This record gives sequence, structure tokens and C-alpha cells, in this order.
Amino acid sequence: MSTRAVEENAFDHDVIVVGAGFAGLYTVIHAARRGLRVHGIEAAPGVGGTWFWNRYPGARCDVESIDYSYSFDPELEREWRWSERYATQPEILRYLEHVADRFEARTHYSFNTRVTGASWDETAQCWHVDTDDGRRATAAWLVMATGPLSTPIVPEITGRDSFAGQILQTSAWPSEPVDFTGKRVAVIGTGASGIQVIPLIAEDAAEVVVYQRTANYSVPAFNFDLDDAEWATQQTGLARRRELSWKSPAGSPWSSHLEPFADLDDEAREAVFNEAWQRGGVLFAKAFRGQTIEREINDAARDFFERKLAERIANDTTRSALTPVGHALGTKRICTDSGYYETYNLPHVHLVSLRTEPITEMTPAGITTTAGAREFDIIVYATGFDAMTGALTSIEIRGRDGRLLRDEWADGPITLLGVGLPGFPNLCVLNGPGTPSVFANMALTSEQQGRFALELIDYCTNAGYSSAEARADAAEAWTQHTQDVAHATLFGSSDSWYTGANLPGKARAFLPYAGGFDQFCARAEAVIDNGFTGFVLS
Ligand code: FAD
Ligand code: N01
Repeated sequence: MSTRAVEENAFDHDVIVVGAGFAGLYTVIHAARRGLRVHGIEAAPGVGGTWFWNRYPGARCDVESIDYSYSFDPELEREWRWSERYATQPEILRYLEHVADRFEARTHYSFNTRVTGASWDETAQCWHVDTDDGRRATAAWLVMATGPLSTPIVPEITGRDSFAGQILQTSAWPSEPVDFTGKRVAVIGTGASGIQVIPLIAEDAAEVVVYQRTANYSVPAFNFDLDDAEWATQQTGLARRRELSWKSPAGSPWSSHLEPFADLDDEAREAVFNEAWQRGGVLFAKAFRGQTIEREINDAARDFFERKLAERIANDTTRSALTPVGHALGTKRICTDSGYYETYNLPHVHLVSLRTEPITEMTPAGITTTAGAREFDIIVYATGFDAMTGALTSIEIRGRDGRLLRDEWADGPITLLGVGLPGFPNLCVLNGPGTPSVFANMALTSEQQGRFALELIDYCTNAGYSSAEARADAAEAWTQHTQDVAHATLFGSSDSWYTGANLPGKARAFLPYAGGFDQFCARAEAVIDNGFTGFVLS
């Protein structure tokens, strides 16, 4: 590409990238490779994003490590060796640090710096970006790689701040180890984070009380070490794995059983569910094609799940409380666990169902529910995120005519392919609402998203355009399509962070794109090939 136009401009940078997770790091590395003057801004002291912040015991990926890694450089793929099928948080963080060093990405970043505001300057055709150190930078383009799961929420509970013991949050876990030995520990939240951390806390604590609002579906990971033989097999098959992943609905090489559910008898169906179960974790969500669309298939999967649950939990009352009701299997992300349900067979681990026994207040000593008070030394919040929109709406982002993004999205986000926002020229959002991101392997979605933004920048630079903005009607059509696709499945009828239901007061809209990573990539490529249809270039 020609960088002449951008070199001649008066801005501090051609592009500012906010975030140093999978998406931001990819974009910074590739912007620099394309000759752009790129500047990264990251609130954390280092790279890693999700894997920097979520360092609670038990944190690991639920997409296999070999797949949950960048695909853009064969040398990088060859030189990095994963030690487990599902890598732990420290290993994934080391990987991202390695990537940052190998491609000299850190030199482009300001760490420990939070973006507080960004405003579009119509006259100069650039973004002014304000940070919490009081500085302002300008760039022709602004790429928000701020993460779909990066804005933690801690519930408003009466007396919350009065608790005198230690408070921990899975999504902002301290770097130094926490000693649970002999401690009385409360855990609030039983999503994927809670389900991963609870068994590890229970290993050392004197007592663990889990406060559960909604029971979740969790399937064993069947994790294993990648010994030399397994690693050699994975390496030999890697090119094929990548090819399948890029063409799949969820960015992984695994697909659903090929024969339709309706064509099989009960015994054959059982065998298919068994095979998917043994594969482990989230992959159980797609044992059969149509499992999250057709109620009959979903009910059969749930029946299988409940029979497995009976093998895992000894106590009938506890098992009943841990049995999900009210949402179809897979319509909240299936959790991938290592001994989660079995933890409740331990005598010092107790479950409190908040549906029957809500929390009334927190006190200096602990937590009080309608059934009485319990005292704790440590309270752990595993209560999730203001997902997909929170990182963006918490920043003062002002587009054309001073339009504030937070206001524009008050009734739900409006995007074109997730990346383009009407009224906000030269702003690209990565892994945001309207993308398949959180439904797929996000190492690959990050590459796809970063590349799309950089292709747009290159295209405009080469053609002499100073701005690109999603057309309002195109964004509305994409947003409507996102809703329609979700509501044609069982996802649409389930309350979850996918719909904003986890956060009181948040607009209800289906946030990710449920039409499949493969379909999304095809649409995005067509937009690129056709000169960015749906965008106004000027
Ligand atoms: P992030 O990794 O969230 O990075 C965003 C960065 O932006 C953060 O570092 C944040 O500090 C920074 N930032 C945000 N706002 C600002 C601001 N205003 N100023 C400056 N910096 C800012 N996905 C999978 O595909 N497979 C998995 O196995 C998987 N496991 C997960 C496990 C956990 C515990 C969690 C929470 C998520 C998991 N995910 C998984 C989803 C995960 O978020 C993505 O895979 C991926 O890491 C997201 O990358 P990202 O770059 O888009 O965002
Ligand atoms: O967050 P969550 P998470 N009072 O929102 C409960 C990815 N991830 O951090 O379900 C009481 O899922 C809330 O209850 P409810 C993955 O994509 C992956 O666990 O809203 N409870 C729920 O039980 C995942 O989906 C991995 O009724 C309250 C919990 O807190 C996403 O990140 C690991 C409450 C929050 O669960 C988010 O997961 C970790 C309140 N006021 C994360 N408010 C892997 O395994 C909320 N809760 C790869």
C-alpha cells in the first residue's frame, strides 16, 4: 500500500488501537507491518487482555489451546508448544507476551493508560483520544479492541462495602497467590468463572458456600497433558484443523454429527451424545446439528445431561438445585469444568440457591439471606461482565455532531458487521456487538476483525478517502439481521449476558451474531471485495 497520504498528515498517529488482548495485539502488529504509524493504549500494565485480568485459580480456555492461538504466522505456530489440551491462564498469558515480544509490539504501546474519551474532529478528519494521564493524542483512525468481556460487574447489594474480610473478583484477580487454607469462603456466581474457581478454592478452604442465582450446564473438560506423541499428532494435523476452523460456525475444527437427529433411533442418538460428551466441554452444545434451534433435539441433549448429573452429584436436593431450568442447553455458554459438580459431594462445600433464599444484605461479618446469616473470611465475586457494550459505553465517545455513543446505544447497539458505527467515522470496533466473537474461537475472530479494520484503512488510504462511515440503513439492516438470526434459534428466548439480561437496566437486545463465524467471514470478505459496500467513503 501507499503510505504517502498518511505520512503527510499532521496527526500524532495514523491509527490508535485501544486494548492489548488477542484483537488489539494482532491489529497493532499488522498495522506496523503495513507501514502505519500505530499507537496502542492499554489500561493494564502489560499485554494479554482477558488473560492478564482473569488470573483466578482454575482459569483456562475452553477452546483447545492448539486452536485458541494465532494462525497468521506458521513459524509462530511451530515454535510455541502448548502443554495441555486446555491451557491455563498463566500459559496463555505467557503465549501472548511471547507474541508481543516476537513481533516487537510492546514498543508501540502505552500501558497503564486508560482511554477516557474520544471525539471525532470533522474539520481535521481525525480522532482526539483522551487518556486518564491527562494526555490527548490524535489519529486518523481509532480501533477499539476493548474486549467483549472486559468490564466486570459487581452486584449492588445492601451493605456490600461494609464487609470487613477480603474481597476478590475473578475478573480482577491479584497477581500474588491467595491463601484459602482454613478460610471460610463465599463465592457469588456460577457462570464459567465461578465453575472454574470453586473446585480449586474448595481444595484448601475450611468451608465454601456458593451463592447460585441460575444453575448452569457444565460438562467435564476431559483435559489432558499434550505429551510428545499427542503434540506430534496435533502438529501434523494443524493445517487441516485451521482450514476446518476458518470454515466452521464456531471457529473450531469440530463439527456436529452428520446424520440428522430425526433419522436415528434412541440407541444411535445416545451414542452421538456420548461421543460429544467425551469430546468435552462446550462441544457438547453441538452434538447434533440444530441442537440450539430445535426444541426436541435440545430436550434430548438436556435429558442426557441430567442423567450425567445424577452420576456426578450424590445428594438429591443439591442435584436438584444444580439442575438448570428456564434456559435451553447451550443458550448460555456451556461451562467446561474440571470436577465442578463433584465438589458439592465434599462435606465442607454448600450451595445456597438465591431463587429460594435471596441475599438481603452484606454485613461486616458476611452475607445474610432470607434464611439467616453466614460469616466469612473471604467473599469472591464471579458475577460476570457488562458484556459486549460495557467497555465502549463507559468511555465518552463522541462522533459526528457530538453524538455520544452511550446515547446512540441506549436501546441497544447498532452496527454494520459489528465493526462500523453510523455517525462514528473512522472508528472500528473489534469483537463487539454484531460479531460472532463470543460464539466462536476468539483467537481467529480477533484476526478476522483486525484484518477487516486494516483492509478498510488501506483501502481508504490508497483511494485517497479521508473517512469511512457505516451507512445508517446498512447498519440497521445488519442489526435487524442479528436479532432475526438469534430469534430463529432457542438463544433468543433465554436470558443471559448475550441479551443484556444479566445487568439491571441494560437495554435488551441480542448482542453477538448467532449466524456462524463462517457465514460472517463470507459476508465480511464480500464487503471487502466489493469496495466496502455499506460504508460511505469520502
Ligand atoms: P480482551 O482480551 O478483553 O482485551 C481488551 C483489552 O482492552 C483489555 O486488556 C482491557 O484492559 C483494555 N481496555 C478496555 N477498555 C479500555 C480503555 N478504556 N482504555 C484502555 N484499555 C482498555 N474465548 C475463547 O474463544 N476461548 C476461550 O477459551 C475463552 N476463555 C475465556 C475465559 C475467560 C475467563 C474470559 C473472561 C473470557 C474467555 N474468552 C474465551 C473470551 C475472551 O474474552 C476472548 O477469547 C479474547 O481474549 C478477547 O480478546 P480481545 O482482545 O477482544 O479483548
Ligand atoms: O460471567 P457470567 P463469567 N446476584 O455472566 C451471577 C467467558 N468465560 O465471568 O446467571 C447473584 O457467565 C450470574 O447469575 P445469572 C464465557 O464466555 C469463559 O462466569 O445472571 N448472582 C452468574 O451465575 C462466559 O460465558 C471461561 O442469574 C449474580 C454469574 O454471576 C463469560 O466469559 C471462563 C448476580 C456470572 O456468570 C462470562 O463468564 C470464564 C447477582 N446480583 C469466562 N449478578 C472458560 O471456561 C450476576 N450473578 C473458557
